[in-house]
Parts: sequence; structure tokens; C-alpha cells
Amino acid sequence: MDKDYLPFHPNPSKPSFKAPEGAVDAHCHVFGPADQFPYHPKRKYTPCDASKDQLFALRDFLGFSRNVIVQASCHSTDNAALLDALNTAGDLARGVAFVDDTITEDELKEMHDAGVRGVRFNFVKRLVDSTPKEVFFSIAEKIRPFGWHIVVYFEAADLEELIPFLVELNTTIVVDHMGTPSVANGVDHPDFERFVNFMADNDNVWCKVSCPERLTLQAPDYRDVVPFAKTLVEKFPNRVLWGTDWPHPNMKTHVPDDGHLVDVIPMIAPTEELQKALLIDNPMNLYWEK
Ligand code: 0GY
Repeated sequence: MDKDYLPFHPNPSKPSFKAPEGAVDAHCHVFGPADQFPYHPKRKYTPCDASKDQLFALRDFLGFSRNVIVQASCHSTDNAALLDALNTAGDLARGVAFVDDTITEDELKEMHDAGVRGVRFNFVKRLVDSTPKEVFFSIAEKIRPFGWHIVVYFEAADLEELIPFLVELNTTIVVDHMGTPSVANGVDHPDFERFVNFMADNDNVWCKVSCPERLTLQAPDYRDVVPFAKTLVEKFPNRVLWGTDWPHPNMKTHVPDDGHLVDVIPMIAPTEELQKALLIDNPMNLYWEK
């Protein structure tokens, strides 16, 4: 593991918030273990190992029922650890893979059978080299027959330039971490307004109200991120997802307590109805019922 980065919390607190029965952690990862699933030579960072068994134990400890496991850039297009975790979890997990345009129909079918329901397009420069748009369009066409969606991870400053491309993809899009707003700017900043308008104008666009630990300037309190997530949950109650982001790769400032992250949920989704949509109905609709 890179020495600048912190490992995940060894002993998270038990959340006070009790998630409704059937809740889904819709953004988390498995890393390695490296001796079984080596990290990719093209990776930009080396995380600490975070195994499927540790993920499933955390799920149970936090009072959740299911996971959506997202392929992270340290494994690049080698989805073996992801598929292994999905095959172990069976109906209790779904996945989002990372593929290039050489992917074949048979490989996609194998992934689909394991529980993959989407691919991730990563635009974050510290995590990946840039990919030509034609490659993304080619992948989008290959996955279309499977009914998969596309998860996009980008920096807020890049949204304006990306919007025409995202619209042209013409499929369900899930934006990671609320489009990564700069919380210092406040919810009225044009960058966040652009993101809210983008969701308002395109009803095929969803987002994850996740990652307060990355966005906050007030760790480990996260209160500064709440207005952003709450705005999105209240405006788009049927198109928001929540996730722990465990094991929190690339954290340099503090080690997030996953129990505390769960306790942010009632601040961003204040009613039982909003909580049920965020934690059960929306992820079940997108990952299990399609
Ligand atoms: C996240 C976290 C990050 C890393 C990745 O693909 C990745 O490697 O997603 C990050 O450093 O922001 O969960 O999105």
C-alpha cells in the first residue's frame, strides 16, 4: 500500500441510525487481496487489501443487506476480484465493471451472469489516463443489449465540457459522488447549480449522494456536505443512491468511520419515505429489477 494513504477503519462504530430492512450499500469496492488478485500494472495508486469477506462483514455490522461493488482504477480492466466477490455473494451483490472496447459479447455475458449491471467511465485525472470518446461510445453500444447503465466519475470543473457527451450516450447515467462539488463554494455556486440543472433536464441521470469523507472540509463531522446531498435527495428522490465508499482509497487526511457515515443518512434523507427510496427502492430498481 502507498505510504501516503491511510488504511480503512479497523473498528468502525455501530451506527445509531438503523437502516431499513433490505438496505443497499451502492458504492463500495474490493481490493485484492494482492496475492490472489494482483493490482493492475497501469494503476495510479496501490491500496490496502480489502477483501470480499471484510466487505460482507462490514455490510452485516452496519445493518445493511446488499452491496453494489464498483471496480476501482487500481484493478483497471481486470475484473477478477469483482467477479469473485459477486459470485460469492450471489443475489446479495451486484457490480459495476471497468472494461475497454476490446471486450467481447461472451465476456459481457459472463459478467452479467455474475451480477454486473453497469460499467464505469472514469474521468478523474489523478486516477486514470484519458480515453478517447470513440472508445466510450463503442463500449456504450456493446453493453446496450444487456440493459446496463454507465457510472461516471468526474471532477466538478469538467462537467460543462462533458455534458454534450453524456447526453449523446443516450442511456442511464449514474454520477459518482454528486459530481464532486467543492463544498467551500456552497450549494448556490454555479458549478453545483449546473449539476442540479443537468439532473433536472435529463431524467435518465442518477447520482450517488456519497463520499462526504472526500468532499468535506470539516472531517470527521461532514456537516458541510449535508446541504448538497439533501438538495439532491429532495429534488430527485427516485434517482439517488447511497454508498459507504469502503474501503475509502486514497484518503490522506482522516480515516472515515463507516458507522459515522451511516449516521449521516438521516441528515440527508430526513423522512422514512426518502430513506426507503434512497436505500432500497432506487438501488433495487437499477441493479436487481432490470
Ligand atoms: C471512489 C474512490 C476513488 C478511487 C476510485 O477508481 C478508483 O480508483 O474510485 C477516489 O480516489 O476518489 O470510490 O470513487
